[in-house]
Amino acid sequence: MADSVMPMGRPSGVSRRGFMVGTGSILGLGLLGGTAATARAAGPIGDGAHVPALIIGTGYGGSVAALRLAQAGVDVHMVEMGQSWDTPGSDGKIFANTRDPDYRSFWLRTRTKQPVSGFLGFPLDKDVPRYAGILDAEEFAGITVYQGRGVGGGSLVNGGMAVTPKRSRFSGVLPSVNADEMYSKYYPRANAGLGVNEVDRAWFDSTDCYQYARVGRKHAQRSGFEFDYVPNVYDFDYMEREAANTVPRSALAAEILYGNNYGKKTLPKTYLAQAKATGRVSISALHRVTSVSPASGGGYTVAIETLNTSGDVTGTKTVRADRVFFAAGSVGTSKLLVKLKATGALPNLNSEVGQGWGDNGNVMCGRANHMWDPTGSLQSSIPTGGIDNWDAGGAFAEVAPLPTGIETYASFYLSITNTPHRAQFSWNAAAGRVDLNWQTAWKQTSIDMAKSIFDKINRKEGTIYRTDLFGTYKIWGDHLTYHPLGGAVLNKATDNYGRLRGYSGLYAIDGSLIPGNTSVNPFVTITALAERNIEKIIATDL
Ligand code: FAE
Repeated sequence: MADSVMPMGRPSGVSRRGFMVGTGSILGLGLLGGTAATARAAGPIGDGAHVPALIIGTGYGGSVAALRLAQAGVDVHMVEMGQSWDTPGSDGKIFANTRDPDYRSFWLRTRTKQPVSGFLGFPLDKDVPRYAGILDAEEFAGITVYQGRGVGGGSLVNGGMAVTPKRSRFSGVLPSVNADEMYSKYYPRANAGLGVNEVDRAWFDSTDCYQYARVGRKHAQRSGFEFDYVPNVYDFDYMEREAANTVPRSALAAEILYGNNYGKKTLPKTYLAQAKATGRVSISALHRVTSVSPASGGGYTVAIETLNTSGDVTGTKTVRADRVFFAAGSVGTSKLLVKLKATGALPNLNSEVGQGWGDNGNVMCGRANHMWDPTGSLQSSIPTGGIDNWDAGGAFAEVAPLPTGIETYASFYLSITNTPHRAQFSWNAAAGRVDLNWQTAWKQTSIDMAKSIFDKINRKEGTIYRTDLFGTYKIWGDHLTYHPLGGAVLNKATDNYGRLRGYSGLYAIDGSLIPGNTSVNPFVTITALAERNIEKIIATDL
């Protein structure tokens, strides 16, 4: 599932490795048009501050924008509702283990909501103290949307699968974008900036921790499917040292869904580390943007709530920004824009705002293998392969781990499917919140596409689906997505570079730009599109 899930605790050591990935200064120095220069003070933004560029959110889009703006000479302030995740808990670790979720694991919940909710008839969820934890299971009427919370956004919790879509499928992903430019310039730039690397094939073929992936490959190939090796941002050299027991374990200790303590190159180790090193970028964590509206003297007034780690609002701040970049993720950006349009703060946003939202066709399932086909008790939490049946059946299935620590004889998959369904966010004035009109039944299309792979494999192998992972006698994990996309779609709610229509100086620069599907895992495309757009914005707007 771009990762996996499973309780049963176990720790390991401490220490943090920094991975600086050099992309060099790609952009020339631009000039910042007449702005105040109060952004550089370290620490949280002050009430009444005036900043040249304010970025809402610190995920992929926000981090790219921050680095490139700073390299172009612009002072940037980033506002992030989650924590900075740089302080160890009482167990000496910054992040909790996937097998043993604790107070750090979920965003403001008193009970966990694990994507895989059961195992062999035992429910897995448990009570936890309410805390500003790392994974948000945000519930809308028809779907639960999982998102990372903290400095680094989704990079903190995701499986690190760094997949560039096949070139032939790109026009179906972003029809208004020049594919030649993306594949010659911006995808390579994004992959370099993210520190993408690949597993050594000989090691993959021999290590215990990828037994499950080799079983997945064998079953795919025996049924005539293409098995693709998938790059990742996890440092595979580090993983090999984990296997050799020369460094503390992270991927091999089932760390993923609630953070990796060691080997993963998250945004705070890549783009954000470089951005901070410019001296022009500061970040306010546990600060949540609630409003953006035109300021009387030009620029925008941004209203912010400060939070404590229990999620209580401890205060408010009002700041001014010459330019505002919405990088709060597909859901966060859409919710803000829909509310601000409906409540009169930004009435000139167009009617495309909130539209075109999709779940990247996510659906999960497990298969029960025969006893002679063990998947291994030691499973790397980092996926390295997928089954491509996109053209024939509409599905790309990631061969995911199920790192329980015991032999399960199970194969586990997160499928990305070519679903046509798109939902819309709307302002619910009575409840004072933004709703999403996703229909639970829409997942059937995705299930049918995933079945184009797994029915065939089950027939060939003489195996069956598991029915214990998502409830009682339930085969499909069809209640969720890890890949929210859309809501401020490129060339519709914005121009072809993410400038929000109706206001100059407002931009969307995250997954909200992508119309619902990327045919593979999305963050490389989100990063590459942000690289493309910010380059244009710096060249022409600043
Ligand atoms: P995102 O990374 O979500 O960042 C948005 C940030 O804005 C967050 O830090 C929010 O806390 C913050 N924010 C939201 N609202 C506000 C507000 N009002 N004020 C201040 N801050 C705010 O956005 N993708 C892959 O390509 N490969 C994978 O293997 C993969 N695995 C995944 C596994 C899991 C469990 C999950 C949840 C996601 C996975 N994804 C994966 C999806 C990927 O992480 C996601 O597409 C990107 O993180 C989206 O990037 P954005 O920049 O759009």
